[in-house]
Amino acid sequence: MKLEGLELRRVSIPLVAPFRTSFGTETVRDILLVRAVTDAGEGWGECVAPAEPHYSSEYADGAADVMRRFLVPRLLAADRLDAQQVAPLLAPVKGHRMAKAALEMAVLDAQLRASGESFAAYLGAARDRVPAGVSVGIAESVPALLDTVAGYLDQGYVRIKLKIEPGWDVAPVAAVRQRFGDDLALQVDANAAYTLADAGTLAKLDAFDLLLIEQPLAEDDLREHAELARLIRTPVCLDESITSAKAAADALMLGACRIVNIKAGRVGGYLEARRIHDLCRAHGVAVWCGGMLESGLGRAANLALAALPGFTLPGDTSASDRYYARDVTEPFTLDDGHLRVPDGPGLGVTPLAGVLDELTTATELLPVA
Ligand code: NPG
Repeated sequence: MKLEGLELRRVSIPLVAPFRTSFGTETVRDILLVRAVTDAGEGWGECVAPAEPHYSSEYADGAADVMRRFLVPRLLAADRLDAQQVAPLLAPVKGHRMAKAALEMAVLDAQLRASGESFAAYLGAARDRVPAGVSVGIAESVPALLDTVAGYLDQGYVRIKLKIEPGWDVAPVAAVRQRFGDDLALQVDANAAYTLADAGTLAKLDAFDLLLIEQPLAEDDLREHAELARLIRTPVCLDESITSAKAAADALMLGACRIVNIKAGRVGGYLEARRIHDLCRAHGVAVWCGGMLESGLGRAANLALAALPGFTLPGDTSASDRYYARDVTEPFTLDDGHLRVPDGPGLGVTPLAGVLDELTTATELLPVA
């Protein structure tokens, strides 16, 4: 395949409700989409970098800049291109994994649409539907949180993840456990909001039989996570810290986590995400698929990834209406607590032309003529 051009497209999609985490509140998702134009057809990628660099160092304008100036020219210079070559070609540019992941996704989509194979089949999916968990933001009050969780359980979600931060941890978790009972699959996500000095507070969560606590400490605190893991019973899961298969191997060897959240964007692409899955599976470590409030394009790819056999815990792969009243693709809907894994060529979904244009705030075609 020859890459002939690359379109950067910004879309802005209002969230159905504000989403508050320990690092900020989102009301609108400002997404950078990329469209690869090749001699074999086109393909779509989604960059998960948020508008601001609070989850990690990456942010959407920065991703667009590094694509425009450093990444896309390297791909355009290649005579022939397939998805496997994207990461090696981009390796001389340090970091910027979310930007690289979006480009690899677009090339892989074009490649698979041309060959008629789905993302799921290509990645090695073992099932055609995956259980849906839901991530619940920090609420105004405990009663408001209980209402929100009740609503999601009524819709059929099979696992609840509560966002926590210092001052919003033991009390909301206790209230949810008490109201919905011991059978509820429940986990928490701190987005790096604590330090080792909070081990005493975090140990209080042991009483609630959580599936896991996600990223309690800072991204680069692997040793401290290992220490914390010895002080609490709840299994530690890492998200922000796992930036590559190597980082995952280091974390497992150090005893920094027992479970891994896999997000293709955070690790530089779906191919690296699959390597982390393979590594964890070989070590008997459970993985699950994280979410970054993706549009239907990124969601389609995440569902394919989440269908791999090592994804033994429900992911943050919720239905489209948990996020958006209007998505750029046909919405993904919940069916008995599950989402269907797309099986058409490539992502198996395409943007709805009219809706995409209405949500678009800027487009740019590279190379500039
Ligand atoms: O369902 O897509 C989803 C959201 C899941 O909580 C979720 N994502 O820290 O994992 C996270 C958080 C996030 C969202 C992080 C957007 C960064 C951006």
